[in-house]
Amino acid sequence: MLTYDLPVRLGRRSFFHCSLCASGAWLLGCGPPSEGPADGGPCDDAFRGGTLLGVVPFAGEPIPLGVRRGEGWDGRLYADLLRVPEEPVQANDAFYLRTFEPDLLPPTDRWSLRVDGLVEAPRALDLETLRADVRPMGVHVLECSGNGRAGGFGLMSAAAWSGVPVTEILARLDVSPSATRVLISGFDEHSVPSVDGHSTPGASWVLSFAELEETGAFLATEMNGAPLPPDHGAPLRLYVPGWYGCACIKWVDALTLVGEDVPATSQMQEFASRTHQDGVPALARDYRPPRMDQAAMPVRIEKWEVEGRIRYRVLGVLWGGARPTDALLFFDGASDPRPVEVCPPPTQNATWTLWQHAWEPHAIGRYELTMRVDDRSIPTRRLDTGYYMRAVDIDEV
Ligand SMILES: Nc1nc2c(c(=O)[nH]1)N[C@H]1C(S)=C(S)[C@@H](COP(=O)(O)O)O[C@H]1N2
Ligand SMILES: [Mo]
Repeated sequence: MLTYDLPVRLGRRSFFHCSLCASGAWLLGCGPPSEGPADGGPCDDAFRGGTLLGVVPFAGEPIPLGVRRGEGWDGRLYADLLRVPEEPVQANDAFYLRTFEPDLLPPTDRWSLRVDGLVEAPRALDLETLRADVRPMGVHVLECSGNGRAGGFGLMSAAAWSGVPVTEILARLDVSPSATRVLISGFDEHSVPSVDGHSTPGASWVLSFAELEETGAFLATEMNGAPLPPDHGAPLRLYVPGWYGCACIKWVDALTLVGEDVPATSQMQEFASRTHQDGVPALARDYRPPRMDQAAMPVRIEKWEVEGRIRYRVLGVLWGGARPTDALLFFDGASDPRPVEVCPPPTQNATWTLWQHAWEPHAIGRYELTMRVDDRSIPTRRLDTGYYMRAVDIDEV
């Protein structure tokens, strides 16, 4: 992990102040001028002895971050990724939200999980039985497949989850030999319909037994060591490591064992284009796993003065993909793409990895910043379309 900290005197409070200013114009004089990092690792060298002057806001990202907006299905909280370098795991109330707790949700203290379909005998599993097997499932980054620039790419966050692997739950059930997949359904009724059709009723996803095994999908009961918050799907949510958020069904109330001919659910169909399917698959088996490809973007651009020169420090995240990589290039649209510093190189890709780059824009003006993965064997569908481009206006070089 990148161990660089914001200079001490730019503490939590002043940084919060910074993030507010950052939505406006230049942020200067944010906290007292500070010295460069005293004990930085190899990543810090370019800024050693320098002074942090401020944070350059990203242009064209209008939605206020870190606050609840809207209601029900259309309820959103766009996470503020500006502080990810210091806080790579989001607190439960800072983690993004896409859909708030349904106002029609039944009481969760008497929750049970219905098991039906291709099983010898349908039954209901109570929460207490499941809780006995709950254990830490690690830190993972989750991204909404509809994450985008207008929302500051804030439909993305990381947390430490606890829960029970779905394969383990199924292993205890009398599943019929004809079952090959499981349809995982969650409560999804709100009294207020989604205003502009952003969400359609019905939250469920079908995973094959092989996909459950490969991804380590689990039913989560805890987030960052606390009981799952109501908005994040309490008392039970599906979490599929490496897949987009749309598959991570909240308020899970049923597991239905199904066979090869089961249709793709309305939720799967709604998210077909956002998860890069060819058309809208009719059958669950024709639906490609909604995996997050390898992606990367800047999350904070700092303006520094180092030995009388203005320099920019770009801090960013790298996430998704099937295996860790540090073959990452930064491209400002004007100079040649440059490798970024990932120190130390990532050993996992369950959660995001931090990187930094000492950027010297060649002139004043607007820059469109994009990232590239310098390894053709790594799929980067979304990244390569320019999806994660972030723009900045540089007014001093
Ligand atoms: N029941 C239910 N589960 C759901 C949804 C929903 O609308 N209803 N939205 C999905 C989508 S699109 C995303 S991105 C994630 C968001 O999870 P979060 O709000 O905990 O961040 O939940 C998924 N699970
Ligand atoms: Mo989503």
